[in-house]
Amino acid sequence: MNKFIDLRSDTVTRPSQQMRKAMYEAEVGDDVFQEDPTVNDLQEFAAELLGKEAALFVSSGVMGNQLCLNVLTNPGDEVICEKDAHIFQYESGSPAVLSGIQLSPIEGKYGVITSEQIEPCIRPASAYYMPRTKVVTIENTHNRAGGTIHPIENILHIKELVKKNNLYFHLDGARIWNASVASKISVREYASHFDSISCCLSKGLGAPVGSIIAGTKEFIKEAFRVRKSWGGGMRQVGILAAAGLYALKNNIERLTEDHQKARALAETINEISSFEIDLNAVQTNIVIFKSNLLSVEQVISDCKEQGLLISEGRPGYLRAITHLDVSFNDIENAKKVLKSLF
Ligand code: TLP
Repeated sequence: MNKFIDLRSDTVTRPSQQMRKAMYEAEVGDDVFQEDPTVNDLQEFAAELLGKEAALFVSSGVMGNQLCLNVLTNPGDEVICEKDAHIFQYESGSPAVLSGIQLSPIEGKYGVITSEQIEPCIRPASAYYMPRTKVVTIENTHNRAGGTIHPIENILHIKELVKKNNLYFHLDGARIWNASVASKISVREYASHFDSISCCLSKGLGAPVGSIIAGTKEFIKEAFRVRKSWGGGMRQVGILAAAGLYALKNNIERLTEDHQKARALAETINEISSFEIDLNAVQTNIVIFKSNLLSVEQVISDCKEQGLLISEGRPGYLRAITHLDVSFNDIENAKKVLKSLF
């Protein structure tokens, strides 16, 4: 094998020739003046796709989530999330740093928390000595749980509870496109249940950079202000927005292929007795599994020696993610490497 098969993340994709052409040809202007026509097109297109009044192009998924939380809260507030949520595990403690808020994590199953679990965690309004619960957030698909889809009925139950308690509902939809293609529920339908949504262009959709947040006009106006205060005003960024637009127009439906690749890989892993995998968790493009014989570090380095890159999915577990830069043939080769380890 003369090149690595890189399954560490769907963030590793490189822009295709057609995407690069769109970037090259993009009309640009100063986005801090809101005068970049390509950024404006992307934001309008995304708002329409998500069925929201407005959208904002931001540099990353972390920036998107944190802007949303910042706009929805005040310092001292609390946000309820799932224990393995990206917002809790992988965003460098920025809810505390950037917004002065704390998180209240609840342990879910397949990344899913229920309204029965959430209700007792909502602080009573009369308890002035407690933090104020302000937001409930969920992740769809759920990364650490293995790309699992949050069932729509459960979203509806949480929404009802959120509304009853005058809270906000935020969606970390970094991979909402994968959830939508696999469940056949439109992103618009998913987004309609949330006050704010953050979704990535730079994962399965293959853009080199960027995320979109969406909500009401008022919400996005405030997010635009906060983004600037965090140093996120990006000037002639239409070059990057063009890649995002290309991704939204061309790369959503093809995610089904990535899901097929993940399923094929997972089934082989299931046949290797030294690996353990929960096939029920393999619902989209993420495969989380563990080795009964070798440490996570050992498997990662043995695979690397044979040209296969995988990563740690959560403590003690391995992760392989399929994406548009790996072919079915690459998956066949990845299977061979995994089979050869024991
Ligand atoms: N996830 C990355 C790593 O940070 C783990 C990956 O390789 O999967 N929400 C979710 C659900 C995510 O999985 C990620 C990135 C983000 C937010 C943050 O996106 P970026 O990396 O663009 O800031």
